[in-house]
Amino acid sequence: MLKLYDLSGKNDLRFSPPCWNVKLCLIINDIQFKTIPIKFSDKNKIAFSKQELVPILDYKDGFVNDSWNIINWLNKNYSEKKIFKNHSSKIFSYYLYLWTSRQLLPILFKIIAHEIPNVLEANDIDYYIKTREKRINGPITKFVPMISSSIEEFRKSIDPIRKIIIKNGYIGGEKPGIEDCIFFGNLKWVDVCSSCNLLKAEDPVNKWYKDLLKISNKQIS
Ligand SMILES: N[C@@H](CCC(=O)N[C@@H](CS)C(=O)NCC(=O)O)C(=O)O
Repeated sequence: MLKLYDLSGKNDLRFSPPCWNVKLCLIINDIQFKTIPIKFSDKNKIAFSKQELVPILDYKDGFVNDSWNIINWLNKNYSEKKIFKNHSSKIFSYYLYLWTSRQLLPILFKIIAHEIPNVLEANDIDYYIKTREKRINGPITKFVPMISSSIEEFRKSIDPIRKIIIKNGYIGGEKPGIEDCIFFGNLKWVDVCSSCNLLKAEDPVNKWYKDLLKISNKQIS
């Protein structure tokens, strides 16, 4: 069975956006897998991959890391599932992967950076604070004064996605597709790490998220 190395926090909380994107893809495509929980400071457990980030998918004869590479590997090795419906869907999915990881995640990070230690324990708290404070060149509370404006910025930047969801039901069309998976993990991250109201209750993206949340809860071992 496929094994997915998945970031885990306090009480085994799974909170990593790209890990959730891959898990939802496996679930909606009915591909059996089990997860291997990895703490931030468990680097020795993933040393075999010669890099330090999850998700990593371990298959019988090897492994693949990075959510986009994993999705492509699944598309190739489970070709009957048609994870990318066609070439255009692959190009749009790649756009979503780049846009979410390079543009959306940094906005979301500003909203929740200071709350993430609450979902971590022991050495991971120190690890997170040290590595992130080095990255942002300041304290993890640096962005707190900008939370409301960052939430506004996020709500505005997802307007094209909102329009697609209103028109079709899902980003991938009438049913959840890989495009939905790539967007989902980002909202799940904020949902489990933060107390903020990222989306207005009446936002159609909220209903979309709740639908996918139910699906994502289907199978996690
Ligand atoms: N582009 C990568 C991003 C992977 C990534 O940044 N993973 C984070 C968790 S969300 C991680 O493993 N962090 C470990 C660390 O910071 O030490 C992907 O899509 O898989």
